[in-house]
Amino acid sequence: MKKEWWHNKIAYQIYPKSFYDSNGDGIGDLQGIIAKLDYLKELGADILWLSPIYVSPLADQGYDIADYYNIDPRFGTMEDMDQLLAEARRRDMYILMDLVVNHCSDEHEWFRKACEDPDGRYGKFFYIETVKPGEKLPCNWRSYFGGPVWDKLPGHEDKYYLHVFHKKQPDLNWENPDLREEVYRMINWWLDRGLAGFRIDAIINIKKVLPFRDYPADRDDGLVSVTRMLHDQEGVGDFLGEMRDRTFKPHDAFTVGEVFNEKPEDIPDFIGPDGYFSSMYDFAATVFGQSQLGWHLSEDISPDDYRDCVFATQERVGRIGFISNIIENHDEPRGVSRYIPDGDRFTASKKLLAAEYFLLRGLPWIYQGQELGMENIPFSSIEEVDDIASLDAYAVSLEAGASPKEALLAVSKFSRDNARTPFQWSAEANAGFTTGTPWLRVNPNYLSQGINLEAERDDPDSLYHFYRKLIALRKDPAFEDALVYGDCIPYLADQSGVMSYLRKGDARTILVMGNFDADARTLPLPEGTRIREVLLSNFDCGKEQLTAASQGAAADRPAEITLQGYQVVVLLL
Ligand code: TEU
Ligand code: CA
Repeated sequence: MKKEWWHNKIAYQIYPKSFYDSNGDGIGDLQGIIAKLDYLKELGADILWLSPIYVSPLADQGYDIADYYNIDPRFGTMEDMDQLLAEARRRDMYILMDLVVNHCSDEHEWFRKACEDPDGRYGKFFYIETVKPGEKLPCNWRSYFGGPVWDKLPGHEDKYYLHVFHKKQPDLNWENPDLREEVYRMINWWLDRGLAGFRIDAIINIKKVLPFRDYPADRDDGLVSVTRMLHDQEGVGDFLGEMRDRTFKPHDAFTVGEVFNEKPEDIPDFIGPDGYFSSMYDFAATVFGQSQLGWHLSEDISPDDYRDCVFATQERVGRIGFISNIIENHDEPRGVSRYIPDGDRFTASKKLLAAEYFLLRGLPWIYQGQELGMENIPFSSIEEVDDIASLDAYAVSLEAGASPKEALLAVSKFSRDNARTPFQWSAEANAGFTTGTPWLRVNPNYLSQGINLEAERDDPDSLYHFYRKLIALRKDPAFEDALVYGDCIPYLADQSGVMSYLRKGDARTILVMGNFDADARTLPLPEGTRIREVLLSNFDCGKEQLTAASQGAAADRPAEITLQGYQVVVLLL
């Protein structure tokens, strides 16, 4: 496989609104990010993805862009952005912006002009259909945020526009070459400014099944999830390939696609050599157990399910390319809250989860605050919820017969707000995030459980320092052939409660072995191997533990190792 500059790097997602507020208005901003670059450097992050900071009414927290060429004043100015790019470059760090081009904001000039003249140039930038009173909508798809994908075009009684997300996010018509040119121009403009690349939002949705048609309803509302249409979608690759050739490729940009629903046979096209993207996220565990009928019916994910999802992806991708590994992002609950069973969430189990996902084959991503072990925030009322997706999910659960209590519980579990609470910098007021009033509640555990950077920096056994060790390990040139380029080979994958795999390089083999049970257990090492070195563990590996392991090899029988409850070991074999 051709080596790329980013293969041995560590990527980090910043959610600017909640990262660090430099001017006391309660909203994180670009100067806040600049002020914390040294922190990110100290952690070991190299590639920084910023969720959207473009001009936006923030109906969907910036994923509704009103001007692609400017920074929203709440986040700062273009000078701040240029300063950020320069300061990052000085530290050998790379900045990615969020590329949101499936849709724009209904406050974008294009959409305003489309409303003025639906048959003119800008009308053709969108999907606008005539629906006479009494006629049915062009199709019965349900938007991701609830309700039909069609809404009345402002100022026109008989015209409707398509939005697969919120009604303030009209979909851009990628079938129109004129629109595509505008998008490429904008991408190149940003890349010319010195961006390293993009995280590419919701991109699989840019190709619609046309002409619009109904599918059998999947709920009582008579509508069907947009994802149903995506099953039948064909030809998205033509758009993606064109975009790559016209923008990313000439700039040698790094890109990571937010791709759900890819077909296994398409993986080489997406992230193989000369793929549409450099990488894309593994969402197999993210979507596990999701019910189409409401969040209250979604299943929990057990450690075994988690392992099986992740290993299936590793097998599907193999050496085709580099998948991006995450345990959370700004759309998901906190990883430690989702993947660690209730009652067992503490520093040791958080370290176990961290090591397990981080050392998989692919590019490891950290979402802000994950390195501190930030957790979901408890909601005591729906009034406390800001996120539009959660508000819709709450209504859907009620509609489907859940009690308000059950519906709120489901929201607490899955709300996107869980990941969006302010970063916990210190034990000061508002966790040191702002001197003003934070736009979203701060999780009280910055005090009650001491989950904040200041405290964790002072504690050598903290999760924060464990992440730093993981990062150092992954970047150690001595282990590059195994931890960056080696194969990922599941080991003991049929043993419940065990998540274990080999990273096998040309020269070295590393075994990652974790025990997701509270009780200790003894496991065999792969036949014919012995432990040469314990590279990392979340427990002191006592002499006893290691002698037992090596004794086996000496005595000519498989060596064994005893793992404590929630212990993980990273072993050089
Ligand atoms: O998300 C796309 C997406 O399909 C989901 O993750 C969606 O947010 C989720 O199913 C709702 O519960 C991207 C962004 O990451 C997200 O923040 C935006 O809201 C969305 O696109 C629209 O731009
Ligand atoms: Ca601010």
